Amino acid sequence: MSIRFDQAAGTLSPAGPTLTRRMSDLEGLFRDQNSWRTAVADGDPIVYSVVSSPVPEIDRELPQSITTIHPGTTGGEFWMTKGHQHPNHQGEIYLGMSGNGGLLMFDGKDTRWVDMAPGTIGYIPPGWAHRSVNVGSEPYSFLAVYPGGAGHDYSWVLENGLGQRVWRQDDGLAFVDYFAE
Ligand code: PAN
Ligand code: ZN
Repeated sequence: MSIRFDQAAGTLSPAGPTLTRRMSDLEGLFRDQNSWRTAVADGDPIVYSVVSSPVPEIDRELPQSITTIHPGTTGGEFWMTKGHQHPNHQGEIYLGMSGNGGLLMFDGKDTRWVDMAPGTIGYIPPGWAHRSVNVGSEPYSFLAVYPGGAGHDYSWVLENGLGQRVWRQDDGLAFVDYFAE
């Protein structure tokens, strides 16, 4: 089968489920909770959206999705996805499509960061929790291809963090320990 992505409209055809994550959906994830609360009260902006292919999320299938993270910071921390662990440890492939972002990975001990630009393939090995971050001034979009039976565990990140956080510093970025005050 063939699936067409319309970059301007941000849609897949044929399409599966579409997901919109607003600031209020990212409770407990930004370090500066006061800034997060202010942003929720002040219009609750869309932080990212995910359009999925119609491939089912079941064992042996390979569903795809395209995530677009809007540019922005909350309390100095770049806008990002919630991040998750796949409970059934399996690998995943990302392909940068537009904008500048990064792929943050954490296995419970070590942290890895991959700069993502159009054409970059980011590989997530089995057992590494992952989050995407927009570090640019344009929307950052990437394609993800993942095993349909891998599952998505969001509580893992709330409990274990992701090793590091990514902050805007001058014109660049800085990393700080996830649970640092
Ligand atoms: C991606 C992510 C997508 C949104 O398709 O699900 O970027 O991030 P969150 O799921 O953390 O909100 C992926 O890694 N799928 O496995
Ligand atoms: Zn994943």
